Amino acid sequence: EPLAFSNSYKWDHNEITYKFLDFTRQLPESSQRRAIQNALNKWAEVTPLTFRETASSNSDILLAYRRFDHNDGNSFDGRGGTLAHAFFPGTASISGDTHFDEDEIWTENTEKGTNLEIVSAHEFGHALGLGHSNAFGALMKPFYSGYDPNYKLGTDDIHRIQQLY
Ligand code: TQI
Ligand code: CA
Ligand code: ZN
Ligand code: ZN
Repeated sequence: EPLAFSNSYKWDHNEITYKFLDFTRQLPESSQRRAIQNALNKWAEVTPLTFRETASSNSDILLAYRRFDHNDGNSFDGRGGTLAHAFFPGTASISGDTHFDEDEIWTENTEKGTNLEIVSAHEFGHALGLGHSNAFGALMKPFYSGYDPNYKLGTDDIHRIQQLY
């Protein structure tokens, strides 16, 4: 399944499950759980979707830190460049899975490094079925504008996700 734009893929259920396959040693586990929950909440607030952490490898969204080639056809590239990627919804086992480049400096509450929550919120847009948008203020814009403690979904993100769910 390609990491390519599509607006025809969506989950056929509203209770989306996720599982942490691993954690980075760069941040406390509690920070990572909080970042992921906050990022998922952005989407839950504007859709009928709910998100539940499970222990099952059949979870819709498997979260993992990986580096360089990790056997999904989309290699990471060391520090900088690609920060993370996510697979669109579907029936393949990799659908929805979201990977973070372990070679980035993952941070919380600071301008330094790469903010885990904001990148996660963007990746979950993909994992729920959204491609990129050039609309002003869109979280799904194709470039990272840095740390913003008050980041939020743009009206275009909200409109597009509500068309799907
Ligand atoms: N990762 C790209 C991204 O998520 C990977 C990618 C490119 C992709 N095209 C895709 C994933 C289509 C799914 C579907 O956009 S990234 C940003 C942003 C990245 C980029 O590391 O370049 C953010 C990760 F948009 F800001 F540039 C997070 Cl927020
Ligand atoms: Ca990288
Ligand atoms: Zn990957
Ligand atoms: Zn993207």
